[in-house]
Amino acid sequence: MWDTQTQGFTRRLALTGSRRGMLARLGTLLVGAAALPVLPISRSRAANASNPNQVDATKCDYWKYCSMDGFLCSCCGGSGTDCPPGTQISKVSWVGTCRDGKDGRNYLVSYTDCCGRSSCGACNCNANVGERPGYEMGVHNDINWCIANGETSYHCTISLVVGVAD
Ligand code: ABN
Repeated sequence: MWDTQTQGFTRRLALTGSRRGMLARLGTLLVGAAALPVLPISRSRAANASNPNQVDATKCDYWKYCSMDGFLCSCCGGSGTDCPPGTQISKVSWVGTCRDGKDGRNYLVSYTDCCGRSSCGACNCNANVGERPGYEMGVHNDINWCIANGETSYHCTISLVVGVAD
């Protein structure tokens, strides 16, 4: 029974494809399987969720920080909106849309880096709503915006409400 089935399968295989073709398919399968673990995968949704009702600027779940990626300047000698003394504001920023629980409206919020001092290291905040991985460069925020400044070292990030989004 087993012999007959195996024989039938081998005959069909011999009739439908060449050995070289089969080896090529097997090779493709092996290379594909090996590449899977290194493919970029979006993990942005797994990061800290912002809370539309949170108003404490030193907390990562502050509603305005929904697309934040960086150290909160409010924990680094500055505030939620002002760079700490001795740092300079970056010339470019990242923009996100966050909902303010007070009025239920969506606001355009800019995230701007403070530059010229080494990394603050306190209150790391990776909320990242709407962010995409690095292969979608235009909507990726894991970037040191100080690269546009003379002083390129990154210290912390502030956020400003730019306007109403809806
Ligand atoms: N925009 C904050 C930041 C700075 C350096 C590296 C990654 C993210």
